[in-house]
Amino acid sequence: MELIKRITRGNTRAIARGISVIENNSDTKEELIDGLYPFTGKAQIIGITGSPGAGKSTIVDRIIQFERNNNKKIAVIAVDPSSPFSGGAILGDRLRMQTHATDPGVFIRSMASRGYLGGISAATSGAIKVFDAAGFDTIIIETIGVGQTEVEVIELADLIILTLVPGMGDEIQAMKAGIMEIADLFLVNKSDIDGADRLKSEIEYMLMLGPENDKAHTPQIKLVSAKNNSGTEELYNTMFKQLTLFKESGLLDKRRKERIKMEIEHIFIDKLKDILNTRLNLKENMGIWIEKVYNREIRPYNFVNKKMENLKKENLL
Ligand SMILES: Nc1nc2c(ncn2[C@@H]2O[C@H](COP(=O)(O)OP(=O)(O)OP(=O)(O)O)[C@@H](O)[C@H]2O)c(=O)[nH]1
Ligand SMILES: [Mg+2]
Repeated sequence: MELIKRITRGNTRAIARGISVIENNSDTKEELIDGLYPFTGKAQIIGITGSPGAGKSTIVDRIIQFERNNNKKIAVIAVDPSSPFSGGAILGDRLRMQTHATDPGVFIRSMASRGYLGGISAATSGAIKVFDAAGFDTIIIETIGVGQTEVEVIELADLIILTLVPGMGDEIQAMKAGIMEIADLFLVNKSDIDGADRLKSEIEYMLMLGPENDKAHTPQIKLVSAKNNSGTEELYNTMFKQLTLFKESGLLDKRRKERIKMEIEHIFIDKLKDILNTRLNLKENMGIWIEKVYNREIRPYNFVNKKMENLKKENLL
């Protein structure tokens, strides 16, 4: 596949084309991903999450600058929640990161969080492989940390950063359910406004109260003002120190293997669904089955087991 070669050479148009193949779930998707696979595994993947307007993109912009100063290639995948509240997010991000627009060492890509056949996390995972194979040293995923699918997206990262802002105490409560537990680095942004120290204490308190820490490390808390560029260099250094630590302790491998497990399971389930759809005409028949189960004419387990047996008898499974 010519496209694979061009991607591994870092060709910008080929990279964009590759991501489109993944987004559109084109026929060539599997060939592309498998073809790129041997070239992946080198990039460091950083996930940054937090409420709308917490300053994620401003921070990413700072990180890009530090990376470029160190001659690193960096890609950003901004997962756009397509909600009416952040409808301007993509445009805002583009404007903010415009300083890097002509730099071939920086690639910024927005992805909608809805409308992908295999789901947004599969699409993001594919895009990560494209950037990785293309030789990007660092890949950042920016996403608003709400909902299960978004947690799945952020779990594609080697290091997870949660951005919080003073004066949003309730926010912590809301976040607690999913992301608090998996964050490696708590970033208190907008520390130029009041309450940053208090927020830091609240996070510390929460971490203390939390379930016995089964993480292989203690989460870090950093105070930053992305806008004023204060604390950002320390944040940048901390991120990579943590990643090195994860590598040395085996945590990184553990996480990556966990992701491979999820990926293999997903592929199996998608393929099995396809088989069921075609062999049983699932879509067309479902309405009839629902009626029968609803009217107590058939029982759910008994019905499904019989169907499965038929498929096996006919060697269709
Ligand atoms: N006071 C202050 N404002 C900041 C800081 N960092 C970012 N902002 C402002 O906060 C607003 C939102 O910043 P973004 O970087 O777009 O936030 P975001 O989290 O990417 O927003 P979404 O992508 O829409 O969720 C902008 O007006 C920034 O200028 C900071 O450290 N201090
Ligand atoms: Mg943003």
